[in-house]
Amino acid sequence: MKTRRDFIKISAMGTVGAALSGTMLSMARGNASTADPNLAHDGFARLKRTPTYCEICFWMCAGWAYTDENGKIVKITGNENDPHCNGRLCPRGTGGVGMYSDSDRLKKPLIRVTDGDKQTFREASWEEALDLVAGKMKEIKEKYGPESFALFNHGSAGHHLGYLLQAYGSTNIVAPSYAQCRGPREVGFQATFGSGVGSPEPTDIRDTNCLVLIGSHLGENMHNSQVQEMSDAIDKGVTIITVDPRFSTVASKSKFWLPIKPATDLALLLAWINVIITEKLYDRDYVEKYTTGLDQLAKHVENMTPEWAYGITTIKPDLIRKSARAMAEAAPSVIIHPGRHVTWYGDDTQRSRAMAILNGLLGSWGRRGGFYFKESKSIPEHPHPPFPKPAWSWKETLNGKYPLAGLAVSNALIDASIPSPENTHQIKAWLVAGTNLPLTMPQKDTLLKAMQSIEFMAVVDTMPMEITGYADVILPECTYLERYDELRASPNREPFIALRMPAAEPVGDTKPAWWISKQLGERLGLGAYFDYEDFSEVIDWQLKQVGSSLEEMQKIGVKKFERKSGPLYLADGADYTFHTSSGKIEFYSTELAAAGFDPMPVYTPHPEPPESFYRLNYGRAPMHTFSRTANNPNLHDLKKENDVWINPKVAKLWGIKAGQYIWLKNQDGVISDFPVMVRVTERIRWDSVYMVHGFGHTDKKLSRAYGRGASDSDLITKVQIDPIMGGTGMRGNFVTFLTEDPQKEAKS
Ligand SMILES: Nc1nc2c(c(=O)[nH]1)N[C@H]1C(S)=C(S)[C@@H](COP(=O)(O)OP(=O)(O)OC[C@H]3O[C@@H](n4cnc5c(=O)[nH]c(N)nc54)[C@H](O)[C@@H]3O)O[C@H]1N2
Ligand SMILES: Nc1nc2c(c(=O)[nH]1)N[C@H]1C(S)=C(S)[C@@H](COP(=O)(O)OP(=O)(O)OC[C@H]3O[C@@H](n4cnc5c(=O)[nH]c(N)nc54)[C@H](O)[C@@H]3O)O[C@H]1N2
Ligand code: SF4
Ligand SMILES: [Mo]
Repeated sequence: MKTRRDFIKISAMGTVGAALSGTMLSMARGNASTADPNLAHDGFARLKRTPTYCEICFWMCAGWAYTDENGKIVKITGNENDPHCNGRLCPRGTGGVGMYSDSDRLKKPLIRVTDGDKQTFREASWEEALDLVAGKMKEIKEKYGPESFALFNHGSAGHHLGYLLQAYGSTNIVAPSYAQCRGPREVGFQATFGSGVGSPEPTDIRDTNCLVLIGSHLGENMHNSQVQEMSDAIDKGVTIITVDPRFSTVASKSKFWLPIKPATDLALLLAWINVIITEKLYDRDYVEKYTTGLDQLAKHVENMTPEWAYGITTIKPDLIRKSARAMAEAAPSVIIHPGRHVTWYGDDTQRSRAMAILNGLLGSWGRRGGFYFKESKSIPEHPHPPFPKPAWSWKETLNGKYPLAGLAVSNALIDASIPSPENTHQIKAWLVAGTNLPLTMPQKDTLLKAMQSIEFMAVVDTMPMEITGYADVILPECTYLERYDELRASPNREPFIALRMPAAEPVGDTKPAWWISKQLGERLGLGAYFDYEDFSEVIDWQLKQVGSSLEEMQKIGVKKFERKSGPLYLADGADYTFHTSSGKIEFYSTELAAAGFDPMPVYTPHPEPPESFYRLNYGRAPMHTFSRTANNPNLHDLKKENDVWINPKVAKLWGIKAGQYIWLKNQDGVISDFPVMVRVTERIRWDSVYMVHGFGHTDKKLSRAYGRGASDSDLITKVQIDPIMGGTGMRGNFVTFLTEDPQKEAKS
């Protein structure tokens, strides 16, 4: 039997630590006594440690980067005092060193040049590249107003460039983590509890008795402390209920696995609600005190019996009843996990609402083993002049659609970049930082059209990713291990802050985003917003406001503060006002009703695969993050390419063998750029195929990742847009198989 650590694969040393060379290990046994707490720590003589937090994904685990006597970073470990990681990084975080050491990194600013009909990039000095970007920003501002300059971002660089953009006069700042990721659940939970979910999710997995995962593939989705808590809960015998058309890693640890027909989850959720209400399994005291709309809900689900859902979901009525009872038995120590990447079928806000309602019925919100009340440390803003008020914002680009969108909608800003009579507000130029849009956005044609329509595009990235190929100017950022960034102050059970500071000199001619923003700001006459020489001054000032200092944080990396917002859980019978219009948990949503949407979730069928086509299903691999790690030398070693999972029945029908390379072609005739290896497995239903997202890189400068595996994004040409918040449902695409090299067909 596999051990727990085997399954989770989050360890103190991890892959890179374990791969340290013999010399390094003998060094480790050397002299360990010194007065400086950041020297010779962890038994590694002559290694100096520097606090950081990880940027390989957005869990942002705090850790220590270790440098050798030559100032080179050799390993990263977790910070013991950080609740995001408890001293243990996931394989990706440990492999973060590879992001620093990758020989393919961008090292010089690059400017696009046209020579006849040939376009190339030439190296430029920072002076020249920054002058060019600032000049264009001035020009766009004069011609069209600052609002027509948009920032597409994800991660730390975006904070600095977002600050610059606001000083410049634009709030058209957007990240794919909303409309391609967790937007729908934020809106669905907000409408129900008056509070979104946020990151990290306040799921009290540590103390839960029942964890319900609907498509959420924790263990492959490697969000660190969440996975650690789940692994501990498994040891304690927690009941896990996994709903997934694929036998995921966590399905193998589950008491109930419900191999649902894809796209039908809402029917299952409504049937569960039906069982819990008709069998009176809900938390009566909680429901009476804190919720409204039970009667309407009961009436709404009256006919949505397990027998009704069976016809839709293929899950047997008995299994639906048994799993509902298991949840109720554990309640209120039960979590219907909200999931994270939830833009699936276009009715995603409503599916999230059904999950929120189920949590409300079982009384798990604000309860031990359910959802705790999170708290974060508020960090005062470094003083700066007020931002100018923009004449319009991303809201106007929605043209009255998606009324409940709480953040900018990337796909709407992309549409607003393509001239059309419908566009009352036109985007004319982009700054892109930390998002590889060609592998992130569905509907690549629309993205390409937008990138061809805009007048200017500058990209701030660390790697020659696909997005850089479309830039007019490429500004190479140094990695998170070589720079200061904002203090991390994400919510948790208790408020914590974490420091990131440079552990090594930036490789090549790379610079941090704070410096790039300041340089551009000064060229734009916005110097007053950047009243410091080095970003460390801002951090030190902020730390002093909260009773710490840069000096202290350099030694400890992470600092804990007292909770101020009240208890972690609702005390028995305590009064509590939820931030909904009724002040209660709303089973019947007044907000949705007022905006003209179904106040309670309604199941609607979604398109089925045409004959000889299979639903394209995708997800995560534990050792990779999206497209950003495919070229990372350490992580590439662990998994070089993705494969396509095909059910044995289907493989037999097609005469396809395990290990064979095939091409995928979608319903719109789009063929994968590269062939992908077949994995024949019972773990996927016959009506679907599965692949890990983030492979199939087309940029040849990515020497390891180029041409390895296939990109799911290219095959996602169709989206179902969530009418409530604008998210792009991406799981309604279907593929068929090509066993011969389709080169000609692909080119024509
Ligand atoms: N087909 C498909 N599309 C998806 C998903 C999917 O599963 N399938 N998942 C969706 C989800 S959930 C999300 S959250 C998004 C994620 O989407 P993105 O965040 O766009 O993900 P990546 O493709 O990893 O792109 C990250 C980019 O940031 C760069 N980068 C990394 N570190 C730094 C840094 O420190 N500074 C700078 N300046 N750049 C850096 C990388 O080199 C890369 O170009 O994708 C969404 N899109
Ligand atoms: N290792 C690693 N971990 C990550 C990331 C990463 O890149 N790498 N990214 C992080 C980010 S930003 C996000 S948003 C999360 C995403 O992680 P999650 O929110 O957990 O994942 P999803 O992509 O929504 O779901 C993937 C699972 O949904 C199943 N699925 C597909 N269709 C259906 C369906 O119709 N019904 C049901 N019930 N299940 C279905 C798939 O089989 C797969 O197991 O992961 C985070 N963690
Ligand atoms: S979960 Fe892994 S990749 Fe994400 S921040 Fe933590 S260590 Fe880094
Ligand atoms: Mo995400």
